Amino acid sequence: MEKQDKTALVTGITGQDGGYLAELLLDKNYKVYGMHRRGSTDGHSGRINHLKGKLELVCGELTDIGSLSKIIKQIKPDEVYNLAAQSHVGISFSQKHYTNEVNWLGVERLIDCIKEEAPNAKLYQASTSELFGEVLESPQSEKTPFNPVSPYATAKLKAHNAIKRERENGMFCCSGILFNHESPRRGLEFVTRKFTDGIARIKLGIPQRETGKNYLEMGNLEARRDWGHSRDYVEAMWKMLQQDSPSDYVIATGETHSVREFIEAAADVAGIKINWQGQGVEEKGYDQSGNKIIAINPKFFRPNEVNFLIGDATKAKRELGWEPKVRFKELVEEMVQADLEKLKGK
Ligand code: NAP
Ligand code: G4F
Repeated sequence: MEKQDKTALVTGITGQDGGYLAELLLDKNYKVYGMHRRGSTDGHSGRINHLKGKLELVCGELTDIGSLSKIIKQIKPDEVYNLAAQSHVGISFSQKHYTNEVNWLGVERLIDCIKEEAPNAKLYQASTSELFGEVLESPQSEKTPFNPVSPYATAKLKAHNAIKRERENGMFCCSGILFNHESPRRGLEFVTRKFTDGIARIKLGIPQRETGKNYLEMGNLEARRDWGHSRDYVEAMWKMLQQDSPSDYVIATGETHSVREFIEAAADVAGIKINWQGQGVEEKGYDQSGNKIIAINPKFFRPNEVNFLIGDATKAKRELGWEPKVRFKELVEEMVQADLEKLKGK
């Protein structure tokens, strides 16, 4: 077998980004180890089934320093991509201690293990546009002050600062301040995929996944996000670790859309025009035949909301030569078509 050039460890291999990043690294002839955690259900996330035999899976936990230490000692990676996290902002409000354990202290554990067992390894940390929170300027760049409003973001900010601290102490480590990125592999509990799955069900006459109802329940429709494609964003992660010196980078499309705009665009791909009626929590969305397809459920509102995000990725373009390839319309189209295909025949 051809000798592999470099060894990479990807934590969070079973997540959305993990699979896309593994594909990219395998294409570049890396030996790829993916860290997953033990689950009670059979096998691993469907997201990496197609990579069986190509990557090596190792079992570990960000909350367990023993497992991290053993893995890094065994693999001696050249590059570590820390994608593992409790990544749901809404859930972080009810699980703030756990979120802190994983999203902040997990990173501190990983740093310690790398320093001890593979001190020359480069580290990528999955930072986030959630750090900007209640935004203090727009668009948001690497120079924009952080103003986090969720337990998820406060934990990620502590991790972000740990990376900065270690970089100043000589470690090669970067934080990618990634804005929202989606794909047909996005978790079903995030707003884009929840809706593309939901509208595909409505189109095909299949009850909704969690409620069994024939309409979707959504939260705040006015929040705005800068949505890109996960496949484009993992390329930026890799590019950060190939630079001569480490730095932090904003990765974004520079376009912002509301949740309502995403919903309308996705429904449109499925051939459904939404007629909105009512206000606030009483607002409903109807299809062309007058069927209710969307209702508001306040349980999806967050105690604190990030209302507006739009990123300025000028530095990434200049230093990494990175630009997003997939734009909003194409992203929505790909996600809806993929969910229609998946659900046909169910
Ligand atoms: P995701 O789909 O939710 O995947 C998260 C991964 O982390 C899963 O593989 C999960 O394993 C693993 N994980 C969770 N807790 C863990 C623990 N305690 N120990 C070990 N592994 C654990 O997230 P994603 O969308 O791929 O995002 C990747 C990273 O980027 C995350 O850190 C996220 O916070 C950050 N981020 C994402 C976005 C975005 O828009 N997608 C934007 C900015 C930053 P299981 O499969 O076992 O649950
Ligand atoms: O899809 P979301 O849950 O993503 P959110 O909160 O922006 O977080 C994602 O992006 C971050 C980067 O900025 C990542 F760091 C993080 O890991 C994650 O990947 O919610 C987007 C917006 C929010 O304003 C939310 O209130 O959609 C609104 N929303 C409206 N209805 C909903 C719903 N969100 C969810 N999850 N479910 C709803 O029914």
